[in-house]
Amino acid sequence: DDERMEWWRDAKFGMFIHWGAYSIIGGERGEQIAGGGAEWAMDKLDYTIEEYEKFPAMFNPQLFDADKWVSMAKDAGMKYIVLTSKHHDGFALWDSKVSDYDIMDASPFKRDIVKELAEACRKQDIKFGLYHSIVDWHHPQAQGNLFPNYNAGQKDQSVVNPEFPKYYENYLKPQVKELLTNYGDVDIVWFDGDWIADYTTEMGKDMYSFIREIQPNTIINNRVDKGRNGMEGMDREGNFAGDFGTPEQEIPATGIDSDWEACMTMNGSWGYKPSDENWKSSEDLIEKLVDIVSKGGNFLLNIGPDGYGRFPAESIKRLKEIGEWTDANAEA
Ligand code: JFZ
Repeated sequence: DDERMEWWRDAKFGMFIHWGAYSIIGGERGEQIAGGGAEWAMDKLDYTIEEYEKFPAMFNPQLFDADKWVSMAKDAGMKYIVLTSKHHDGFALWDSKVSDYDIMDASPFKRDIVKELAEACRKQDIKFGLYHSIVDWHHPQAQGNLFPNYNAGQKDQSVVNPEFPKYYENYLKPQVKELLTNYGDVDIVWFDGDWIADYTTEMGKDMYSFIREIQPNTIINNRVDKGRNGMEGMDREGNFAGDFGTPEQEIPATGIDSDWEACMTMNGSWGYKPSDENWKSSEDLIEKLVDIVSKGGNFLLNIGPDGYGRFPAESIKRLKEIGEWTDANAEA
């Protein structure tokens, strides 16, 4: 639907925000450092559900300032923000009535982060989207053969939990409905975790039309469908599920027919990870932006705020430098 996609195609540049209880952990457990993305701390650092629950219980980001975050995105030339409403760890950053594993009931913070960011975006004329994980390591009905306790030592993602359809109907969908009902326009829903064996194409189709019914103009990424990582399936007949493809940490070749958005990190992690000092330079990030836009894509550049609610200094520096460049070079 061209009309629905119009603002998104014009936008070109957005901010991804990976933030949650894992932002306290920073990818470290004693001497152990998680490889890759620190938002996977629960899995990679072998926390049981019970052990991990202490992090939401500590999550109290007193320096969180939604207006400031949105200004930093805007000053960098970004036109939209996509926040992790729930990552794989299952912890909800909004006031969920479906679950107690949320910012109001499981943490001392007791401020609805989704609400504050949605309102700040609206105020500053920035589009607002949510990343939402299908995978849920905290919910017993969503944990493959790990039921009833997530235990990283026994992971096998090919084993299906027979209860998963109940999680899908009674938890995943109702939570998505809350997000699409209580926060005004949600301009993008960015699903992830479609790879697990439990999730089916039928669920993907159902989820897509479910969202369409609540908010007809929401733009939904391809990972709402099963097995649509990266650009997979974008050429699939009757491209029902996704409005855009999501190549990750790479820029695809030219000549792609469908809409796409490359998402990238500034270092090697989506979630806050102070041990990762492998920062891309501002020049490199600007080059990537130019390359992506010239090939007809959008660029979703990630920030991993810390457990207090601050953007890392290295990220702020890059946002500023990118902003100086976009000020000098962009038409609008
Ligand atoms: C997922 C998450 O597991 C990760 O933590 C982060 O949120 C990222 C944005 O998305 O990881 C993926 C998803 C898709 C691919 C690779 C990693 N893919 O398409 O190759």
